[in-house]
Amino acid sequence: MSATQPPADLTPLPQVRRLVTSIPGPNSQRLAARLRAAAPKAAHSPTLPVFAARAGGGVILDVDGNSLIDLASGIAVTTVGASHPAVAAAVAEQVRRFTHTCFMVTPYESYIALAEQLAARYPGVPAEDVRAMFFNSGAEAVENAVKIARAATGRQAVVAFDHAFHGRTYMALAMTAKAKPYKAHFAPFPAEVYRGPASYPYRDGLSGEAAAQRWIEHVETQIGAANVAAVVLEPIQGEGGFLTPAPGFTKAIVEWCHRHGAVFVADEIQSGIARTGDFFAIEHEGVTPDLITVAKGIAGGMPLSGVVGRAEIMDAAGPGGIGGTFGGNPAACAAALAVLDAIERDGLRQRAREIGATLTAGLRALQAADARIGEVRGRGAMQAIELVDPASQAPDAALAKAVAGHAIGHGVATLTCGSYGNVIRFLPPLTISDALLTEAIGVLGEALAAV
Ligand code: PLZ
Repeated sequence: MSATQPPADLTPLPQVRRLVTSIPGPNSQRLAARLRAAAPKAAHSPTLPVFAARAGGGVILDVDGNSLIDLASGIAVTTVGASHPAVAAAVAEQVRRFTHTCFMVTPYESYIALAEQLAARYPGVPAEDVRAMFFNSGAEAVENAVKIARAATGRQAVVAFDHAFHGRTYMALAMTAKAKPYKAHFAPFPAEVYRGPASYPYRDGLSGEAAAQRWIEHVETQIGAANVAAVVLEPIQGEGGFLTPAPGFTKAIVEWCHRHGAVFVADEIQSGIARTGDFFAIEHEGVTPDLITVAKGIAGGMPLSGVVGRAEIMDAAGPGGIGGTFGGNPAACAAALAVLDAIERDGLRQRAREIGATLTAGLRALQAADARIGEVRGRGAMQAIELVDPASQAPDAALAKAVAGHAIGHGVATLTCGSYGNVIRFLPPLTISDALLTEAIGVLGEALAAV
């Protein structure tokens, strides 16, 4: 236990924004200096300049006693709230029974129960025809979805989209669009990974059908339909800027996949697990994906990911063909079962829709008074504003950085994103109160006025 880490206080955190030092305070500054000395440059620039002591509900308490409103959820992970009591209890209970056996060595029931629960929620396929397998990180799930799709089709080409983010391991990184900071200096990347144009209605002005037609022509002329093993799409592109495709885009892509025997993979790592108001964001599109990747919100902060999908495709990887030491760790499975239970019991899908309505109304009101907000977009508790030069619509990354920085300095944690770095995204835990949400939007308005 260090000087900045008092013994765990388990009383619920007061749901308030309260600054008792400037941001960052002295304890955070001391930890930042230690971080710079202990870890390499790649780890030196966390989004928040403060270090966490506790988090819960809709707030993060830092090591100087500042209480910040959390509109980030650790990048869409603590969807049911950080240290949700039922999740914490399930993990504590499980680690007293056993911490690990390796599911490939000595299996256990919670893994099976989790696979059953996800099968029951899979859109468009009866539960008995769905299978699920578990891994550790989002990137690992993406890698395995590609392996499964290649095995199932006997084909090689993997098609991702402009603005895509799929992770930082090599295959996932090859599929990720943005050069800096993700890909620069790390080439070469795996072969047979291609990219097609996405739907970005604010910038391309295309209908969903027209954007899909553009993608189809690109794929058919430059890759060849018969070569495509997998098409991997985020139903709402996350790191790329919360790009919400024009209506009909996703449906046309999925139909193309099914006409040509390609596996359609919905990467729901950021958009899934009740975040958008549906359990999976793809449900909104009325299509049936072949595979879905999950991670982040599934286990309330414990590292767990998975690939869920149609049995006939999932079974293409033979016994022992995919796996890993920690995949489906028992504490993570216990946490995930508690998360799914909390989503049902606490009505969190509905809550995500309510948060979406509050955020949209608040952000649209800011937009009405400020032409630098080019677009308010998203679904449910996955909303963003795109900041631009009002005259030219050119992306204004400096403004996004300044507004987010001002908000953090005043006790509201947000994240930026976007291929052009000019988007501020809002991913509150679904347990946040309306009062905190409204207060946070107010701080954002002050930040816009101040910079
Ligand atoms: N697919 C859609 O959003 C992770 C990445 C943050 P991992 N997004 C946050 C960063 O800078 O690395 C993500 C995602 C989508 C895959 C991933 C990868 O998930 O758990 O980070 O590997």
